[in-house]
Amino acid sequence: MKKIPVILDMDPGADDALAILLAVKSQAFDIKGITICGGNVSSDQCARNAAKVLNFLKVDIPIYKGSYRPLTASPKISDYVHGTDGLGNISSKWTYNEDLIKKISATDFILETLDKNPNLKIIATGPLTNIAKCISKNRPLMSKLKHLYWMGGAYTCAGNVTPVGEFNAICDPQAAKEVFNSYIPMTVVGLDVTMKLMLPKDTVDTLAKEGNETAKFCREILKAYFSYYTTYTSKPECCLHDPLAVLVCLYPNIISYSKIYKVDVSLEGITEGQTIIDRRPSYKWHNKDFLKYYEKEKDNFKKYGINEKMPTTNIVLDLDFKKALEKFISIVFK
Ligand SMILES: [Ca+2]
Repeated sequence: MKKIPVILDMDPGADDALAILLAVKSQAFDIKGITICGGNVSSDQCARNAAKVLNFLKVDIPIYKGSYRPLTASPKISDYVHGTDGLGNISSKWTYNEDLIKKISATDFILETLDKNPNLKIIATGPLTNIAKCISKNRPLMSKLKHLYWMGGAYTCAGNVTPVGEFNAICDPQAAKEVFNSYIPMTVVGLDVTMKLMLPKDTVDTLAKEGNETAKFCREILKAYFSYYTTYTSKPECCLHDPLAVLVCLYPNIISYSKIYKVDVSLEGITEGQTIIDRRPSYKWHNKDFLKYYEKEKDNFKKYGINEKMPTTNIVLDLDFKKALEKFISIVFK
């Protein structure tokens, strides 16, 4: 099977670490590199965490550091979820190959790789700072990106940092806004679905007891993460937020309901980072009569930042969670 050329853009992070394990062990991807943004912890620590996961996997994939700071917001970290080092407070135990962390910047690497690989896809599981910077640097080239998968946002459900804000969106709302408004083709998994894909702690513990090396590794890196979610859901389990972005790229048929929407992001106040989809049923962007009406009322539409472009963001709203979990477990712990 032909491998899918991808870049993983992320902020590892316990669940980013699981996404790396899934992407590498699936053997379905030609992973050109891992680009890092600040998010769960600082970008330096995130880069070291990625290198530690690669060291465990015994694979050499180059890592490129990107933005430490969001475009306009102040940095927010979530060490209370992932551990102070982003990997369960235990990553100092592990060695990593410093040479994997390259000098070239994440944005330069993404643009150079896209230029050479017209079928490139990006799977982003952190704030969208690097992607937004690439769009600012070279919009014509980024518009050729085959597809962007993103874990982020909360479209029809509550947020997890604020009442309406999801972590990756609220970390860099300006970047998310710019990426959604670039009309790059995207598939997005937000909290609507990622909060329902749970990995039971028992599964990892049992496999670890049986001697499964990946399960032993996961038991360590997920320590803080399991404990956070156990408090959150009152069950010994954790959410597979970031791995779901990899899963929908690999197995689009696990998606049972998704819809293409225009998306915008709020930048202020209590709604900062809210990802807003236009669900009005009368807004039929593929309907000629509607487009005629739009043309007539253009000034009013534009006043609210609504343009005539066809929406390109596919929001995943339901999926076969059982199958998704089975795929995750069978690949990661094989
Ligand atoms: Ca992440």
